[in-house]
Amino acid sequence: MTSRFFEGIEKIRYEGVDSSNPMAFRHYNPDEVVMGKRMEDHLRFAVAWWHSFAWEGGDPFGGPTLERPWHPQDDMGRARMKADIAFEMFDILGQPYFCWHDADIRPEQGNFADNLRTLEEITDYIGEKMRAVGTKLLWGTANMFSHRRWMSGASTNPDPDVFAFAAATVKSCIDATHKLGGENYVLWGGREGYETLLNTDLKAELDHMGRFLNMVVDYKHKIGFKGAILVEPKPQEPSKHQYDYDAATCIGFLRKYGLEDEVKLNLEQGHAILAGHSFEHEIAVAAAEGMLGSIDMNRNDYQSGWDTDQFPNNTPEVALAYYYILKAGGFSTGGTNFDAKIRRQSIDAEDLVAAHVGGMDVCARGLKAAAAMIEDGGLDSALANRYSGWQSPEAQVMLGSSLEEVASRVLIEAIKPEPRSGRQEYLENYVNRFV
Ligand code: XLS
Ligand code: NI
Ligand code: NI
Repeated sequence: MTSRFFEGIEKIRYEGVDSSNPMAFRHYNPDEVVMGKRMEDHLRFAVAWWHSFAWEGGDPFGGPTLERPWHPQDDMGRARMKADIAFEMFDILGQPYFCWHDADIRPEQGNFADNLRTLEEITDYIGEKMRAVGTKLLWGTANMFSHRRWMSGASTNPDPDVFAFAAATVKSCIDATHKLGGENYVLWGGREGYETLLNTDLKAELDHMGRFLNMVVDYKHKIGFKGAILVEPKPQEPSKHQYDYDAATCIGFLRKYGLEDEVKLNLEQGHAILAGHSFEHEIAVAAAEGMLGSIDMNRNDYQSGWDTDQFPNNTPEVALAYYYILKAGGFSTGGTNFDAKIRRQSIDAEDLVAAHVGGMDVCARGLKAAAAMIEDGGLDSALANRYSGWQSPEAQVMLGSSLEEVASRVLIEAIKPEPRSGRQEYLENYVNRFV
């Protein structure tokens, strides 16, 4: 039984590539086996509570456009109605997972004790819905960036009272995530950065953030939370200098504070682009360090350059992302979260469902293309060929030698490198055969 909000929208089914039904999957077929695993178990899709149900459609120039029966989100009755609607949509889409911030699911009460009470109340309610519908929690997180108390940072705030408030908030959110059987806990440092060095003690802020994350990890073990702790890199927005700029920056930070074996990364497509990288670059950097955790699959507007959080719709890009995810062994606790919102003119319930249908389908199509490239092995053999010189005993010995020993080899053996083609266009053409 669906409410009036989704009236007339049927459960979305897989109809195959020849279907022209806009409210059907053409590629996402949960039970189809790809490289030995069900598609649903590869992709592990999640709906983001904030963009789909909490966002009201405002932009810097205008207020809400999405008039939902659960707005304004200032009381618990409407918080429960929002949960009812969310689970109806998970069911319509057959979404296996969802994600939340505390602030998306309970109304802001302005003080910690009441925030905690309402968080416990709403997560009990959500837990009942999870059992009834079968949707699971991919990750929970704390919103420590919207309320004015966080304007100068959370764990990096110059005011120790805000650090304390952040600790209490994260503790409450890990507790709630643990209670709901969440598979990961995410920290995105929305205000962990600065606007101007003139008022910022950068070293102290980084030390506080490192200490904070260590407390989080200790607490996770104390309560027996088995999920992964993930940090989500993002450059420049909202603070000018975000400390978690990109994957490489986060990895350096985690190593400095002794967290490299405890924390992994939640990588977002749009954030990669904002940092001047491709998504697959960020995935490959994390995978090379064994720190690939989960992904947020949402694109930016490439012309405006903003983090516009749009649903993915570009198969070639998505295919390369899944190619490197599959090469890294696929997700373990992670998944594909649509940290994406409909446009503010897309005011109908049908728009919200169609956005997810399209996003899921493009990811499924990308996954199939990625698997086909892996099975074909063309990129692997090109790579093996390009690095084949390193298979020779001389090359391997060189890696264990000193600089002078290597230098003398160049003279003795009259080494004279011959440039070889990188074959980029050839390889791009190869990828195009699959996407
Ligand atoms: C914002 C981030 C945010 C995180 C969760 O740009 O992507 O939505 O995923 O706090
Ligand atoms: Ni984002
Ligand atoms: Ni995100």
